[in-house]
Amino acid sequence: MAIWHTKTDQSDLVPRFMNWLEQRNPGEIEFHQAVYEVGINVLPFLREHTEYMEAAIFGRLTEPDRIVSFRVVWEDDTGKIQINRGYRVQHCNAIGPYKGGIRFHPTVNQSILKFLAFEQTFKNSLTGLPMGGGKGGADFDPKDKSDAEVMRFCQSFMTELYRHIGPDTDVPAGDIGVGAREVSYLFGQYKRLANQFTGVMTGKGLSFGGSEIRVEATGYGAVYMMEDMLAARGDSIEGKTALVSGSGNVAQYAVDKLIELGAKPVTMSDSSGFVYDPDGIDCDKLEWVRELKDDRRGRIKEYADEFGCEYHAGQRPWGVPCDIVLPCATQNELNLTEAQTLLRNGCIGVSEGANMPSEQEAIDTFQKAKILFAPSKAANAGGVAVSGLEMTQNSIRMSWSRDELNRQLRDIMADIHARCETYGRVSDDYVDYLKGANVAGFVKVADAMLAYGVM
Ligand code: NDP
Ligand code: 2IT
Repeated sequence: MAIWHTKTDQSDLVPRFMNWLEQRNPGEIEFHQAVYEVGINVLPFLREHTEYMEAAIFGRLTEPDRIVSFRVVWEDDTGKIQINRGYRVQHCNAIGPYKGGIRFHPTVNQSILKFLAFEQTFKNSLTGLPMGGGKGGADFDPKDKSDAEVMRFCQSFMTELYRHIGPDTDVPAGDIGVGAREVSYLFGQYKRLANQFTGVMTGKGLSFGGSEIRVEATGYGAVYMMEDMLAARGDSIEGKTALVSGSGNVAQYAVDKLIELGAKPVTMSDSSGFVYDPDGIDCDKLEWVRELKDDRRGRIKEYADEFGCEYHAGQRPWGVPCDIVLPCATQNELNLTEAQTLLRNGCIGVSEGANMPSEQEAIDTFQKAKILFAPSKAANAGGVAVSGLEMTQNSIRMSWSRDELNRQLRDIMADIHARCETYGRVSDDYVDYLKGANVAGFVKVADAMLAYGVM
């Protein structure tokens, strides 16, 4: 008998649920981790809300609506045939069309995309906008490819994907390895195959239906979240030393907003190592990083050579003394030992720009120490929120101004902070933002699913 039918003794609900999930999804460790991170809050909440329990809502949410997996064949510059695997996980469309990014990275597999799509459903719900959750990608590495190879890959990928998406069905966007260049190639091929110019992707260029503030939104949003958490404790970002990991889209705009608000970001990284600049990364240095990464596609080590600071090959930045931390690279990039080091070195807050960057033991450590901790589904929701605003602008065939969109992004992040407080306040002086985000994100989706009946 499925565990949510057991009305007696619910004390070991979480381990029993996880056991059921792990047996159904063998080997999908990132997916197990993401479900556990939500389940530890939502399963106890269900004990007081038996209508969700009896309708098996959380169990249903661990089974994606559908997963499409497909072959992507393309020809490299030497004329060799290359084969990759593409996916789209359409997780849940209870509150709106599937919405979520596309990741191109050699590590992409079904487990990673299921974790990302699952998270996206709760994140999108938290934004307050009508978007369901999805995620896609391929085990393709754009890093060592020419522009022409990336174009051919994107065109081949979209030649299959286009039949599964649409402006009211599923609206993809960027993620790791999918930036302005890839979104343009993908959208161009969709437009050509469908013979329709619609808002089927977000993160588009400004000249073809893109939105102001979308490139900045995820990084800005993660810093706004930190700003609101600090303000709730009567503190501010000004003067804080900040560690940032990554040097891609999210990291760059997190650093940008930190500088604007008077903090001192001292680290950035890529998959080869990190740079430590004790003088702080300023606007000019950040512009240099943008050009390095987006135009020249170089390595972060070159920053240390250019500006004469430390480079630590093969390491992550979490050993540097700091006040606040924004992990903005990838999943599981911050472990228990690193969390303990951060606390010893004086860290008072973490805002997750990346998706699931902290391992579960690291989260437990931050929460036990009662420092500020904003989980990714709240902290990085600004990106998809502005994607939602891009969809609205496309639908009404209008473009809003940069100021207007930045104001809307700021309001949405403040609303997310408030929703986390509503469901996550544990005592007068402590908010469990993870619980708040999980329960607030769940309730809206669960109510819609209840209303639809059994499906
Ligand atoms: P980018 O591809 O622009 O940048 C990714 C950065 O992370 C690069 O510096 C990259 O280094 C580094 N990185 C990637 N994989 C690894 C790895 N396995 N180990 C160490 N470093 C790694 O991606 P984004 O900035 O868009 O995404 C970063 C994170 O933010 C991801 O977790 C993504 O899911 C999340 N996110 C992104 C949103 C968006 O709007 N773009 C929205 C919400 C969340 P290298 O170049 O060496 O690979
Ligand atoms: O993880 C994410 O929220 C994203 N990669 C952005 C998704 C989107 O649809 O803008």
